[in-house]
Amino acid sequence: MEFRITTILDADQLVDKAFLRASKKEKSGRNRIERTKNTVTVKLNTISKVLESTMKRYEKEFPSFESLPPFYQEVIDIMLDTDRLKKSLGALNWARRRIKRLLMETAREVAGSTDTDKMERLRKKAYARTVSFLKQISEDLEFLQEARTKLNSLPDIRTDIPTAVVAGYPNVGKSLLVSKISSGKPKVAIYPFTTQEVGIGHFMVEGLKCQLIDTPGLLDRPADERNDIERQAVSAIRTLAEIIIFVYDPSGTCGYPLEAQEALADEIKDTFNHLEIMEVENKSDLMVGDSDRLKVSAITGDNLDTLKQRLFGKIKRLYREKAEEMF
Ligand SMILES: Nc1nc2c(ncn2[C@@H]2O[C@H](COP(=O)(O)OP(=O)(O)OP(=O)(O)O)[C@@H](O)[C@H]2O)c(=O)[nH]1
Ligand SMILES: [Mg+2]
Repeated sequence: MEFRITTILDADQLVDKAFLRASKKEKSGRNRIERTKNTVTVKLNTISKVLESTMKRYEKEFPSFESLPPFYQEVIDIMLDTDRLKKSLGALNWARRRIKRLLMETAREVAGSTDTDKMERLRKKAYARTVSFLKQISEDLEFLQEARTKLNSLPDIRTDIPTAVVAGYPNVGKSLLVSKISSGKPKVAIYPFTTQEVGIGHFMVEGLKCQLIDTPGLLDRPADERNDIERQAVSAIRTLAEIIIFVYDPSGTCGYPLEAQEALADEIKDTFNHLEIMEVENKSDLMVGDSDRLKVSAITGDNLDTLKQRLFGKIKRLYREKAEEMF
């Protein structure tokens, strides 16, 4: 899913937007009293309409946190203070209602008056109070704008299709494998929690779309080297993946001895103990280890068909299990 929240104006910009629109409104009338009344009324209504529609749109565009897939809930929790987000949305709602009521009441008072000076005074007072309401939520508006930028930058990851996540030490060939298994060119996106680009690939199994995710900087080293944010990111991945593909490089050209890689694999199996783990040895063109793990070469393409078949087989079985659960 993708967030496309429009820019959140700050308090000054909202004031400018609404008041500029209102300043251009003039109304005629049979006499000065009527002219003033009509003009003040149309200005108040214009401000009310502009602010009401703009602020309501902000409230609508932010997703309700509880309705998001668990993966996005966890990821958003890493990036921003979700309590603050709720509070700011609440403040926005409060200011919108207060302004609406204020302008409506003022318009009613103007309608009942025959004194043009009083109408102008009422208009000015309503303007000042509108500005004051908006100023009161200026920090909330700024927070929402920051939150909006962060949410919009989230990678577009599907949470509704079977997903395999690739793990293994750096340089073992994870990215190359992802691009070899994917049907198109994997998309790259920036995760909020790593500085590196995530590869997101797709492939089809009997007409069903599946997702393959490469997570550099996350599942490629021992857990005790992960910081809090990375630990939370791993927990988010737990809600996303059905299968983990663990990639070994027995040739050691990645720079890590096989024993270290096996220790990492054990950790990953522990962390994702509810998931299917597929173990693959890559770089079979350089060296074939004596384990009974599947040996492939991302470079020459050797055995990649077998890897795909096994992966597809697991996914099909998962689908069947899910379908049976529903009956
Ligand atoms: N000989 C050989 N080299 C390979 C094979 N697969 C990948 N490589 C090479 O290994 C290096 C690392 O490959 P990547 O796909 O970037 O590895 P990675 O695991 O994604 O690395 P990080 O993103 O740094 O974690 C590249 O130079 C690849 O060309 C293979 O099957 N055989
Ligand atoms: Mg990579």
